[in-house]
Amino acid sequence: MLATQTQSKNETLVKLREVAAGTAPDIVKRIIDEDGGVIIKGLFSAQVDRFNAEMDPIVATWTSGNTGPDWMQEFAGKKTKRVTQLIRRSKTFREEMLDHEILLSYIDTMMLETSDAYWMNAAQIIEIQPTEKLQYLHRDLENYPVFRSLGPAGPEVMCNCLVALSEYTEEMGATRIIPGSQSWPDFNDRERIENTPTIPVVMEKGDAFLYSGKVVHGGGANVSDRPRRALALAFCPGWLVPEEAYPFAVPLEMARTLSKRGQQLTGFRSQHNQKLGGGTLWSLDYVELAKVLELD
Ligand SMILES: O=C(O)CCC(=O)C(=O)O
Ligand SMILES: [Fe+2]
Repeated sequence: MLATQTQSKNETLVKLREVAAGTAPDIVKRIIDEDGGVIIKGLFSAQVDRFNAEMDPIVATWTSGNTGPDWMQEFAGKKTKRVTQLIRRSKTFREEMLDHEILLSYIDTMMLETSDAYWMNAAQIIEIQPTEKLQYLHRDLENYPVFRSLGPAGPEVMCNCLVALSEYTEEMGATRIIPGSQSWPDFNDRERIENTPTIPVVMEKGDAFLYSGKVVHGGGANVSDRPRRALALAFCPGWLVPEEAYPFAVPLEMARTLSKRGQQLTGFRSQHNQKLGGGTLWSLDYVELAKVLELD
């Protein structure tokens, strides 16, 4: 089954393009526009081992699956561990991964087209255990279903970065993607998804897969005897509600220690929305939140 998924009937892309960390943002953006995603080699090599060491004890005792409704359990994976609240749980994440200069230079190209600033939508470890099946293929923008009907012409409302925290082979459940599906005319065309082969995003530890919320993908089946661990960092424009309610998870005293951009990403600063003529969001008495919280 895995072998046929790697072969593209349409002679489209069979392997994702890879670029070095530090490649110019406009080049990275162009590849994402053309293919749906791109691998950034070694983007988080410097942090992965220390981050893993901090998270290992938590992941080890974490239970697979979740207690949500059936569809959510199915989507998130009954044999997949998802650990959130990483800002609170990891110093390395808080100090070196949240406000990552190179990553954010790439995210800027996707999020700042329609928004003055953006949220970190969610940050989580996704550890796919052996025997887990292929995840339901989806586009991440489906988190905001109204944008599905706009198809490829709609704004980028969610982009994602998956960092390989372990080996990331096809057998271990490397993410599967349909390159080019970000440009399909009809995002409601389920039949086309079911009838198009996927390819695996094979990476080395520390590499990152950066992709559009419009591209079809899903976690791979783990047919190996080892877990596949990823860090998923998703982003959304400031005018959308993110998945993680950071201000309820990160104590204010900890938020004070974050960089200015880290505070912006996690809702400790207002979301100004003037670029396209909107107003200020996420404020109190029309006063910038950072001022109310005395962050500066
Ligand atoms: O774990 C993966 O490889 C992808 C997960 C994913 O796409 C998601 O949960 O939205
Ligand atoms: Fe996804």
